[in-house]
Amino acid sequence: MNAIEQARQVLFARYGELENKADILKAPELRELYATIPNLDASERSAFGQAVNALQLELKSKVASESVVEKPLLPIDVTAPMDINTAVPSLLLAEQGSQHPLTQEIERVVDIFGRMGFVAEESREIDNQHHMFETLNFPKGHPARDDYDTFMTVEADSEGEPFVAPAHTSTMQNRILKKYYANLVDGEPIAAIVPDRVFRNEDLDARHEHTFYQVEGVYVAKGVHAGMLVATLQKFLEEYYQQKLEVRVNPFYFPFTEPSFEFALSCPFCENGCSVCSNSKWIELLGCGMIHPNVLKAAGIDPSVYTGFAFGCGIDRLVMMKHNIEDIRHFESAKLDFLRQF
Ligand code: FA5
Repeated sequence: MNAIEQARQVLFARYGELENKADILKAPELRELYATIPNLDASERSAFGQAVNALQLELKSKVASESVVEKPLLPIDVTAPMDINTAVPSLLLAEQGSQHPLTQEIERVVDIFGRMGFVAEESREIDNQHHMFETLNFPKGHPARDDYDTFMTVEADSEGEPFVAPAHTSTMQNRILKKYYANLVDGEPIAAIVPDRVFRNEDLDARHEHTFYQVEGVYVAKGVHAGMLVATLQKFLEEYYQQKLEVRVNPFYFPFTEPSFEFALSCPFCENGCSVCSNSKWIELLGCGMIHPNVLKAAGIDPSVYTGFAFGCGIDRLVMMKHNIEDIRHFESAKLDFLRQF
């Protein structure tokens, strides 16, 4: 048997075992055959070279014919809600676990706002910068964008901008306003909440997580004013905590509301200041304000006819104060000692 036939048998025997079939083309036996050519007698060189080329061609066409042709992936809307793109995995039996305290409390929040006339909508775990910034009156280069620094994808949208893990549930305001616009035409208010997960590039401490929950509220109708905003939030918080509360409302700044406020509750962990409240005796719970005319306009709503309020409340902090949880990081810790208390 000549050298080429010997190499051929070895290579075809090995071919079947290779995971990546194309690796056969880098086999040392093939390289050795080529390396032999310059040392051959001139009379043999041409025929030997042609036979080696023929062997290499044979291997190449075998690799090409057996390579798996990958099916093109169907285009997906990465900014759609989770359940649009993924199958729901089968769940463990209820006896083997319990509801996470945040899930329990989100259900309570949805129930209270439901009784107050607010419908609940789902947010996104990936969104675009158009919804996180442009529709919320943060023009490109606006310094307040830095307050919402979050995780980004390598992939970019049609504008060439990376997708983002939403840093707040306000990314849903524009979608809510457009979806329920018909309510206004029918003389009904737009009243919706969005309880969902948000993400921030954050220095972690007892009150700050990189992954946490917010509930967004949006209310628009004719003649809505800031008094209604404060009364709605006070009513919600008193219903949630089942008691009269000491709240502090301070002026604040958000590009998407004017005027803007911050709501804080007195710290339940101390009387004179502690590490949880950074010695301030108050725990900031939510941001809110009257929806900026530019945000209404971006959704096609005439701000000279309709006004509205919006709020974004940190659910983890709401629950911390209800159950005297001294460190927000317990929620995502997956520690059973913590979870079994609920
Ligand atoms: C916002 O996120 C605004 N979108 C709120 C808003 C909505 C204002 C609608 C006006 C109209 P802010 O960054 O302050 O604002 O966050 C709102 C709440 O989320 C905070 O009050 C706090 O309760 C919670 N929060 C913010 N950052 C963290 C964090 N890193 N960990 C836990 N909770 C947080």
